[in-house]
Amino acid sequence: MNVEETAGSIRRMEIRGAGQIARAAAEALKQIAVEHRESDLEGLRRKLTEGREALLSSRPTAVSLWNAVQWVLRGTDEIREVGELRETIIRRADEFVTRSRTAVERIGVIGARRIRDGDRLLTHCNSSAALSVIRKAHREGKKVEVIATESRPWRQGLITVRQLADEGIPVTLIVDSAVRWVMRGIDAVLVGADTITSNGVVINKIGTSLIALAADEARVPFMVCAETYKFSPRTMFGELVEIEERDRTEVVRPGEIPDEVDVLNPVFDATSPEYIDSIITEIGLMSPYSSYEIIVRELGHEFLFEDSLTE
Ligand code: RUB
Repeated sequence: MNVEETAGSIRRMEIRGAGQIARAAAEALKQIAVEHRESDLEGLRRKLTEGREALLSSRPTAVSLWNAVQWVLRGTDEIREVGELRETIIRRADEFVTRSRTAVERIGVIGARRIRDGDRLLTHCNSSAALSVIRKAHREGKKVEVIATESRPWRQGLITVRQLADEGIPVTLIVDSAVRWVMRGIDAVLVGADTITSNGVVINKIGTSLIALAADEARVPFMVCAETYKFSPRTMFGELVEIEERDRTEVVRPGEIPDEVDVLNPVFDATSPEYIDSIITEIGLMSPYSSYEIIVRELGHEFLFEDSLTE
């Protein structure tokens, strides 16, 4: 896929989930470098800049996309030779994709240690990081059972139940509004993240914050499974996370309600750190209050400072 096709697929949600979006963006930038056969340095730079813009505008909320693009392009302005620029882009993109996949696996290993034999887990939407934990616990021989929310309006919960059922993991689908009703029988909630801010707020699929409230009320641990590239350096410099709003047709069919009735379709919401027991990352299990340190240590504070203030 070229960069325009990738951006289009992300926009239409054919490629979705913060981790997958990030990997697809890195691959698309790599593709630009692979296909650039001319000796024209400026031509390659121009294509990369256009590609960057197309990718970043495809979906606004997941910082994983921004971090992936930064990872591949950072510092490349200094390169003065076309071959070196091509090689750097290809190497960095490969590096990002490998690190991202390894991170999801490591989250599985770390998170599975918190799952006990016989646990009944609840998950929301479709998160590869959260499912990595569930899969790993299952493969270790722990008997786990999963309750998965439908996740209206896109119903990503259907992907989740298919993926779990394929692995022989007992799973039950519920409508989103049944969460509080089932919460009393749940041992732990596992969700993913699109963005984690420097003050520990988790942005994830709409409905996540309600689930966190219900978990808090029932004293059920609420765990977020997220690679370190889901942390947002941009929020450290005061930027707010843009919550994507999508079309009304995702919620109601044309003609189903009067046209003059507005439909609000926010895609993500924000869960405050006080509702989050732990964030499971590839470098360890931590408190949401450690966000700032993660950003500084893992994402490179000085470099990000420059970029975040000039964007
Ligand atoms: C997906 C979603 C997922 C996170 C994390 O939303 O909210 O929980 O992206 O996913 P959408 P992962 O379907 O709108 O992209 O752990 O796979 O990165």
